[in-house]
Amino acid sequence: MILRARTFEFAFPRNPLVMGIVNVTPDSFSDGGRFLEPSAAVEHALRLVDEGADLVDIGGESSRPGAEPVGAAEELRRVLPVLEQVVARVRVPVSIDTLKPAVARAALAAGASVINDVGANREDPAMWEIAAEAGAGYVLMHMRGTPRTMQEAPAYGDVAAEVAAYFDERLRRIRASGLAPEQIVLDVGIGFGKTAEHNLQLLAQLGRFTKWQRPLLLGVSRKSFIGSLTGETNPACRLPGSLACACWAVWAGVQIVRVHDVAATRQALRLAEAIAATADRLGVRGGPFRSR
Ligand code: 8Y4
Repeated sequence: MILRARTFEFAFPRNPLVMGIVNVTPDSFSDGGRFLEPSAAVEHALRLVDEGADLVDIGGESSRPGAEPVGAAEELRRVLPVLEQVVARVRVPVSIDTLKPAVARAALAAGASVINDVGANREDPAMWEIAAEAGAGYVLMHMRGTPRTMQEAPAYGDVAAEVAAYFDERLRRIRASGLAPEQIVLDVGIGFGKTAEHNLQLLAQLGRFTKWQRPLLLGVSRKSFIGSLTGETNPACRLPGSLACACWAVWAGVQIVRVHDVAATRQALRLAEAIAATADRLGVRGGPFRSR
């Protein structure tokens, strides 16, 4: 299994990739918008790469539940200066977290290699054509509703079945757009139109999303369902829960984890990998853990 993102190529199976999060939003609740000043955001991105991030994801529109959308011009004003400098100063792929084709296009022109499309192309069919034309990596994430409405009493029969059906439908349409399978990454979208129970059901059944033979990305870092389960109301204090989810996810077949805390995640995953590799060598891997 190969992932292509412009000049970058990742061959799987391999050790899991860590995607570091760089928020350039004034209302970002986990880091309080500390990185709105371009130089601070750039420094933060460089630090994440220094800590071992394999990719960095830059976003200028909050995906926070209930967040109001921003216009493309404002989003570009926030992310482009940061993205340009980060691209010039790191050797890892830079991802643009956006719902908007216009933002994705400008970000690719500025050197981004991956489109992290949390809307999965709901707004405009141009997104797939833009990704296809650039040969960019493309993250197809499941979201119910929009960031503004997604947490209004989400209900599913079988959440994993519905996310899988969504991937089937989107992948069928993507195939017609010129986007190559090797550019695509799948993501169940933890927290996007899901209750804590839905998130747990998705995490418990990650093996149901490996059948497309595409890398899986998972974003759990500091998310509110960790707060729901633990009572921890401060997102910055949710690192232990985030690490538990990252290790579980990698054991269950996830290849890319999107995180705020890169150094800590790398350390946790190093141990998870070493234990899994040893279990494989001893032939004792069973239960929910898929052998990679
Ligand atoms: C604390 C910190 C509480 C962060 C909530 C949050 C994903 C994503 C986001 C994801 C992909 C977030 C942009 C939400 N989550 N992209 N983006 N997958 N592909 N919330 O799970 O981090 S933003």
